[in-house]
Amino acid sequence: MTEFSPGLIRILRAAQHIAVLTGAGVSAESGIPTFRDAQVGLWAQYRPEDLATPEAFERNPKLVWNWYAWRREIVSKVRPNPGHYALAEIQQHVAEFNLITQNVDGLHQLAGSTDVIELHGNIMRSKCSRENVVIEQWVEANETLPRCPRCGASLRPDVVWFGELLPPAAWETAAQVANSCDVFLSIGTSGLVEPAASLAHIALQHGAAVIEVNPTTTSLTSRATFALQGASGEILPHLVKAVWA
Ligand code: BV8
Repeated sequence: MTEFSPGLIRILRAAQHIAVLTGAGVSAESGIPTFRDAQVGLWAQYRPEDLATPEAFERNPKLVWNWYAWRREIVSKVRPNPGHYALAEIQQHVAEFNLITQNVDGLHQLAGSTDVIELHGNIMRSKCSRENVVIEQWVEANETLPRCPRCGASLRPDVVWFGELLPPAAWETAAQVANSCDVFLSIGTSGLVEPAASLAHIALQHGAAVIEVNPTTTSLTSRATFALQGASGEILPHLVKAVWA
């Protein structure tokens, strides 16, 4: 059984407003490779940072579209893991709870979390590359890119690429939440991508207790109030039991 310090349990029990930021690590135990994991198969030769950009899409739209189609295929076959479900459960126990995610897999929603703030969009949605209108359904044609049914421009994944601005409303809310929560949980993120990585520091600055859950250390570990070293799918269900059972 994972032991937690009395101080940590006390802080979580007393918390009126908990904010959470998740990264790819929270979906790792569902079978979705993280960005730090080496890409596999056909995609082993590419770095995500080189494919998830407007320039890459401009240069080779089919390659980028196929990378996302491959990732959608993986996402459509996996299920949320105990870490996702534990976060959905915490939301039931706390007066105010905000889940902010960098992930584009929609697994938090599938696990029952509501009002999830998707900082980087959602891979299961596409949008018109010209009008940015979200298109929920499209026909995959092998040789060409699916087209917007309204204006005929090619579709693109409804995600935020490197060099693109985050959805203003999502970022506004996330920054505001980080600045007003009592406790900020940073789970399964390497903290390498901005501006998402700055949320934990905003929380620290305003005096929130910051709790990190990650099997490895990150640049946040030494500054966190508590650093729980391990997999979120293991730690979070135990934490829920220890604090709210
Ligand atoms: C922006 C969607 C303003 C797409 C993603 C130069 C020019 C322009 C911008 C920049 C620049 N230099 C820097 C920047 C900013 C840039 C950036 O941060 N770059 C990085 C590479 C340095 N950011 C941006 O461009 C952002 N926009 O800044 O706009 C602007 C605009 C123009 C010009 C200037 C400024 C947009 C960033 C969004 C990119 N889109 N995703 C897609 O998915 O295809 S980012 C993507 O990568 C994810 O969403 C996520 O954010 C990031 C990966 O990070 P993690 O989720 O943390 O995953 P990672 O694999 O890194 O780590 C996994 C962790 O889990 C590890 O720590 C591991 O130990 C842990 N783990 C493993 N197993 C488990 C576990 N933890 C718990 N349990 C386990 N079982």
